[in-house]
Amino acid sequence: MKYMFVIFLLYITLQYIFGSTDFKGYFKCTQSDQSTSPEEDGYTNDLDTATELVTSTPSCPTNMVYSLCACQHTCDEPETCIWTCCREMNACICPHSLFLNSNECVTKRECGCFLSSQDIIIPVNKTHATPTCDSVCHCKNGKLLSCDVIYCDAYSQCVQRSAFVDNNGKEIFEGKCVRIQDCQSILDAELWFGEDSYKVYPYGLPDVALEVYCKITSPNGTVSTMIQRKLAASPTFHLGWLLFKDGFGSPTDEFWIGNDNLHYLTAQSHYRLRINMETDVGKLYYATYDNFVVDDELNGYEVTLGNFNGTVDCNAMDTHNHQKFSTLDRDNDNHVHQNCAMKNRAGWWYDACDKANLNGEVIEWSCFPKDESIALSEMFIDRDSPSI
Ligand SMILES: [Ca+2]
Repeated sequence: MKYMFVIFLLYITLQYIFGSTDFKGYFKCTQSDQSTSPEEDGYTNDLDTATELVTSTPSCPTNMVYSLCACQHTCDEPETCIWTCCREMNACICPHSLFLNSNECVTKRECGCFLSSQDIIIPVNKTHATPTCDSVCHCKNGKLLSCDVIYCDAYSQCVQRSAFVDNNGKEIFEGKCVRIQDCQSILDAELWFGEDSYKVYPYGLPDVALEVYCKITSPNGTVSTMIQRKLAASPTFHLGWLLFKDGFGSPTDEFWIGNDNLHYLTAQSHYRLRINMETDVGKLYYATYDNFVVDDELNGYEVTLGNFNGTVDCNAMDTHNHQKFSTLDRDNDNHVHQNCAMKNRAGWWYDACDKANLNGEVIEWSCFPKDESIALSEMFIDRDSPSI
C-alpha cells in the first residue's frame, strides 16, 4: 500500500510539472465513475494505471467508447454535433455510427423519431415532409407522431428542398408546398421557363386560377407580376367600373389586371409597385413604391403607396396616395365640379385630378423631361420577401 502511495505521489508531481491533456480531460470531461476499464483510443497504459489510483476507473456507459472527444450526434439533434466534453480531450462518446439517446448509444433505428420510410431521424420537435410532399411527419418530445397525408393543396406545387445533412454527410431532402400566389412563386416552385403567362392562385381569390404575365424587371433577376401595360395616345382605358374591377386587355399589348385581383394580390404579402416608363426613343425610367396596397371594392380600391424611389425626377404619385379609384361611371375623386376619369379619359386613382396618370390617354408623369414623352408604361408588383 505504501508503495502504491509513492507511485501516486510521483504521478501527481509529474503531472504538475509537465501537464497532461489526458489527465485534465479525465477529470473535467468523463461522465462516469464506474469501475470497469476505459477503452483505449489514445488512452495510454501508464495513465490508465495512474488514474486507477486517483479515483475509481473512468468507464463509459454501454456502447460508449473512451476516446478523443469529437462531434457527437444525438437522437434529438441527428444532423448537428454537441460536445459531450472539453474540446479535443478524451471522454465517453458514442462510436460514429451510433447516436446518443439520454445516456445510451443507440442505432439510428432505435431513436424515437426514426422514420423508416425515409431512413432518417427527424430532429426533436420538428417536422419532415417526404420529398414528394405525400405526407408530413412530426417528432414531438422524442416520439414520432403519426404522419399526415395529403400535404399540398391544389394551388401549391411540391418543391424539393435540402433539409439537412445527416451524420454520414448525406444530404437529406424534403418536400415543401409552395403556394403559387404570384410570379415570385413561379420561380420559387421551379416552374419558371421564361417570361410568359402563368396561372397563380392568390389567397382569398375565389377558387379560380388567375393568369398573370411574369417578367424579369431588374438586372438581379427579380421576377415581377405585371398589373398594367399601356401604350401612348390610346383611349383603351376609358372604360367603366366593372371592366376595371375584372380586368381587360392582353399583357403583350395593353392590359389592366383588374382591381379585385390587385386587391387580393397585394393583400397577401408586402409588395413593391414598380413602374417602368419607356420614351419614344427607347429611353427607360422607373419608379418604385414600397408597401403598395389596393383596398377592396367596398373601399373604392383605395391605393396605399409607401416610400418612393426611382430614376424619374420626382414622386409624381404623392398626391394619389390614399385616393380611391374613379372611372367614367364612378366619380370617387376630390374634384368638386367634374369627374377626373371623364376629363382624362381613363380610370385611375385621381386626386383632383392628377400629377401622374399611367392609364391616361396621354401617359403622364409630372416632372418627366419636357423634351421626352412616355411611349409605354408598364406596372408590376414585386413581393418584398419571398415566402420561402
Ligand atoms: Ca369629382
